[in-house]
Amino acid sequence: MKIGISCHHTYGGSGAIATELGKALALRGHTVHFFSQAAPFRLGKYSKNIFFHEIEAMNYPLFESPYYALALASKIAEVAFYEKLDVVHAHYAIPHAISALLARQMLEEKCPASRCFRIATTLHGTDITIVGADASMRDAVRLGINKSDGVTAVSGYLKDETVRMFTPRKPIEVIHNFVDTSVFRRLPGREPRELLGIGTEKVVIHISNFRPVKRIGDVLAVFEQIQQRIPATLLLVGDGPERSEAETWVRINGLTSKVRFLGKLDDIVPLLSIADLMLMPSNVESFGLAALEAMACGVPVVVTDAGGFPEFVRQGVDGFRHPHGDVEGMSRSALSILEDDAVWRRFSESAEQHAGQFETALLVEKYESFYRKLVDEADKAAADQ
Ligand code: GMT
Repeated sequence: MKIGISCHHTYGGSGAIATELGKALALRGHTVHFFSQAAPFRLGKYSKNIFFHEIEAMNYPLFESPYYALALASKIAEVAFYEKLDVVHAHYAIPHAISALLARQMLEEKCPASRCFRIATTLHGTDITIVGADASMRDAVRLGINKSDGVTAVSGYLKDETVRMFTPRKPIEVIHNFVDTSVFRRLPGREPRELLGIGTEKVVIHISNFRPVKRIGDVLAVFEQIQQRIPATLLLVGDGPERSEAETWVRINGLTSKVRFLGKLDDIVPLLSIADLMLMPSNVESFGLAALEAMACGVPVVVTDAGGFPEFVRQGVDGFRHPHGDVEGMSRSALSILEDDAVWRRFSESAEQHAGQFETALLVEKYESFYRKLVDEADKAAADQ
């Protein structure tokens, strides 16, 4: 198949999943065209089946800000027509699903909708729970969902939320996020510890875009309690609006020697490989990809008992789930894993093994079948006309 994928290129789970999906599809012989504002951060190596189209929105004095969604639609229309794309897969409803719809309208005269590319939209989370909940965007998100030929959600939780908020016209298929366990695996060696000047103390890690939904304050509060009982270092990977406040808190509380702000990093496997625990106390995560990637590297997780986490984090087996804001409970759970090496080993092995159920190949097959179903439906509709 010839597949177009449009996604956010920035540090974030939806761009990561879109890119890993495209790379896996290319390895399986499909041709993949990426559409994005810049090369997605995980695109990496070249491949004969992968093409990247950078969307450059025109700047004109009349425009307050460049019209990215329109430039994206024009580019999708151009590439879809000349490359005869079968499917355009929009990751994140806004603006990608809307741009794909517009692109199809742009091609109406050259190819009727029934013979044009199919539109698959994957909902990732905040496109529904935050953007979709905002009155200024709600109807645009609804249009993207209802006019796509097929819609998937990355968890059962997100599917239910979408149904509750939008009562969509078509069924939504759940295709969980995934992890490539040949890449996300615990690497041997102490080099990252040495490079970071970390000794034998326990390493706690948090990876995110530092948005309010991630509750960075809780990460710090839990860590504060951990380091009062055992020697520990906290690695904070990523960047975003809450970072400055977090840095100030760390300085005021005298924890600068124990908390390391590492900023945005592309290769997180070496850090996950020295981590003993991941904290992800978000208000809610539609899935929580970073936790799955940590588990694949044998890192037990302490997460929120909301959103998609219950779909892949087994309570008391791969880690612990708590109501959001339960700093005391999370600290207790974290210490129960970190204070006993035998307990840690049991959690680490379970987490790593369970992550295998979300192996890339298994979930990419589901996307392939999903695309085929959309293309077959269109062929049948065209034949019936
Ligand atoms: O806010 C984020 O974490 C970024 C956002 C994104 O679109 O990149 O993440 C969402 O999609 C990820 C991939 O499907 C999920 O793993 C995250 O849980 C989800 N974030 C939220 O629901 C807050």
